[in-house]
This record gives sequence, C-alpha cells and structure tokens, in this order.
Amino acid sequence: MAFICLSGLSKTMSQYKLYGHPVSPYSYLVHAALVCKEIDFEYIYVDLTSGAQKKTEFLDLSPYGQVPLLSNGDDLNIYESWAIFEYLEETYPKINMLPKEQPYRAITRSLCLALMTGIIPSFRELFLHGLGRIQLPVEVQQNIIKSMTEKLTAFQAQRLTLGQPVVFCPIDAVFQQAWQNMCFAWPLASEEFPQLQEYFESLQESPIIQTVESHPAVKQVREYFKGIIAARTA
Ligand SMILES: N[C@@H](CCC(=O)N[C@@H](CS)C(=O)NCC(=O)O)C(=O)O
Repeated sequence: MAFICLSGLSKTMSQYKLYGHPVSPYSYLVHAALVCKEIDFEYIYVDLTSGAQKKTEFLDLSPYGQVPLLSNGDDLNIYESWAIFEYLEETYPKINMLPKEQPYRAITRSLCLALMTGIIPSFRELFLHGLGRIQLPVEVQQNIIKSMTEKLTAFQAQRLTLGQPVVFCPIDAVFQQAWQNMCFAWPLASEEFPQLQEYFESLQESPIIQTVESHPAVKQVREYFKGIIAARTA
C-alpha cells in the first residue's frame, strides 16, 4: 500500500496532514514541531520503498516527489522541511523552537541546516548499502566514513558550544533521527563519537521525542530496523 493513514484521531478533526516517512530526519523535524506546538495532525505514511512519492497522486501535492509535505487537505501544501518548520514556527509562536535572541537564533539555524544539507546527504549511500539496496565497494564505504568523520567532528564541537538555547530546538529533532540512521549505516559511530551518543541518549528524556517515538508509524519503523540489525548480528 502506498499511503497509509496512521492517526489515532478522527480524520475530519485533524487540521493538517503530514505526509512523511519516519526514517526521514526531515519528516522527523516536522513531526516533532507539530508535537512541540501541540498541533492536531494525521500522519500519512508514504511508502518510499514502493515509489509512492513518485505517483501522480503525491506529485500533485509535492512536485519534487519528496517527503515531508504538510497539507491542510485543501489549498495549503508546503514541501521542504525547513519551509514547513518556518511556517509552523511563525504561525504557532506560543511555543518556539528557535531561540529569539541573536546570535543563538542564527547559529541554531545554521547548525541545523548544516546537518540537513551537508551531513545527512553525505552518508545516504552507506545507509542504502546497510539496507542491502545497493552494494558499495569497500573503498567507497571508507571514503564516505572519512567524510562523515570530518563533518561529525565539526558538528560535535559546534553543537556542544551552542548548548541548549531553548528547551527543544530543531537540531534536536533532526539529530534524533539522523543519528539513528548514521549508526545504522556505520555502527562504529557511537564509539567514535561518544559525546554525540550522549547527546542522543539525553534526547530520549524529552517529552516531545517520547511522544513522536510513541506514534504508530515511528514504532513500526523502529521494529523493522531492530529486525534488520538483529539479523545482521546473528
Ligand atoms: N530538502 C528536502 C529533502 C527531503 C528528502 O530528501 N526526502 C527524502 C527522504 S529523507 C525523500 O523523500 N526521498 C525520496 C525520493 O527522493 O525519491 C527537505 O528538507 O524536505
């Protein structure tokens, strides 16, 4: 099935539909922002492995065929996670995820965008290799790990310097999913970057993360990955 509605709420009551995939850190940002801001929504699981994102039905709403997409089910369809995040941040300012004061606001934004546009795409192929969808020669794997190591070293230093400018910031949301993907692609990541592992563990105490993690769509994907990891280590 291409699209599955995974909401515990009545469809007609939800203000928004989030078309996403839980393994996508970009979808995670939007999911966490909706939770943080206490906005009612339905999660529409887009089955990326079956190519649901390239079907006309979805392309009519999101022309570049990627998740996430936020829709009000009518005339509002926003794609690109940062654009959606900004829309939510400005439309629902009661609980802000970006610090108000500069330079913390700019630094939070730049660090989050560095994660989203620089670090995450750099290990995509290694992630697909881990899933068995593609086969990478050892040399290519090593080059990806080298590049990830350089980027993560810079990210770790900057994230620690920034501290926690607000209770829950967009970097926290993106990192929560990106780190799990990185550790799946490169299981040594948690040993090589213990401070990032510690940061990840501290995020598990966040009520926002706990709420996102308890969503059926997210739980389903966690179980799927647990199965792959268990088979890999068996
Ligand atoms: N710049 C986009 C990136 C979104 C993106 O890369 N989404 C991936 C999932 S992580 C996707 O939909 N991939 C399916 C495809 O490109 O066919 C954003 O921030 O929303």
